Amino acid sequence: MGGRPAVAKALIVFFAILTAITVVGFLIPWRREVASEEGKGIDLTITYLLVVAGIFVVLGHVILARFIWRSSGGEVAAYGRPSKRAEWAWSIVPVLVMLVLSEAGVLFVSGPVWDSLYVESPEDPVLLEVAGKQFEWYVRYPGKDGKFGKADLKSVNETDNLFGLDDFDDDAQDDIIKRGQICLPVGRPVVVRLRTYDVIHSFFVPEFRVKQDLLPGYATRIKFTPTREGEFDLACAELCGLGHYTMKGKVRVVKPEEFDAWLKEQMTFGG
Ligand SMILES: [Cu+2]
Repeated sequence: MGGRPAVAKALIVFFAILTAITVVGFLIPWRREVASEEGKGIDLTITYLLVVAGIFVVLGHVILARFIWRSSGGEVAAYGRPSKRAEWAWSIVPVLVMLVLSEAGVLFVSGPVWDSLYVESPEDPVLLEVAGKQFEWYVRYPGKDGKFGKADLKSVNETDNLFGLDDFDDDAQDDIIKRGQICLPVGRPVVVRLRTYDVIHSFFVPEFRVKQDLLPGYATRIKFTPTREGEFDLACAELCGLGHYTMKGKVRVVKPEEFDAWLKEQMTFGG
C-alpha cells in the first residue's frame, strides 16, 4: 500500500466496512413471523429485492474499491483517459441490468401477491368493516345475515352507536360492533372494508404484512388469509395526530369453531 495517499486507503476501508454492515444488517432477522398467506408473497418480494439489490451493492463496492486502488497507485497514467465507449458501457449496462432484474423481477414476483390482496374475490370470506377515528379503531361484523346495515356518519354516537347505524334498518339489527378488537378464524380469507371518520389512517398488522390506508370520503378494501393462531397487534401506520401512537388494537386469530362461538356470544346492535 506504500505510495498510495491516505485518503484512498481510508476510502477503501470505509467502503469495506459499509458493505459489511449492510450485509450483516440484512442477515439479522428483522421481520415478525409471518401469519398470512399473502404475507408469504410479500416476504418473497422483499427477500428477492434485498438479494438482487444486495448483490449489486457488494459488487458495486468491490468494483469501486478496485478503481480507487488502481487509480491511486500512480498507475493511472498507464491507463490514460477511459474511452467514451467504456464510459457509456459502465453507465448503461448497470441501468439495464437493474431494470430487468429489479423492476421486471419485482413485477413478476409481486404481481400475483397484488392480485391476491386487491383483486381476488374469495368465496365465503369473513367480512369486516374497520373504521378509523382519532385515535381508535372501530370494528363491525355484518352478523348472521352477512349484510352490513345502513350507516350514516351523522348518527355516529360515541357511547352506543360507533358506526352511526340506522335503528330502523333490518340489516343493521344483527351487526356486531367492537372497539379495537378483531377476532378471526384461521385459514379463512378475510375481506376488510376500511373507512375513516376524519384524517388518513393506515390499518397495519405486521404479521399479516398488511398495511392499507384509510382515506377520507372513500372506502378502501384489503383481503388476507390468516395462517396461524395467535394474538397480533393492530397499529395505525399513518401519522394521524398527537395521539397517533395510542391508536392500537388487537387481532386474535382462533380456530373456526372458537370463532363461531365468539360471534354467537357478541352483543348485536339490535340487542
Ligand atoms: Cu391513525
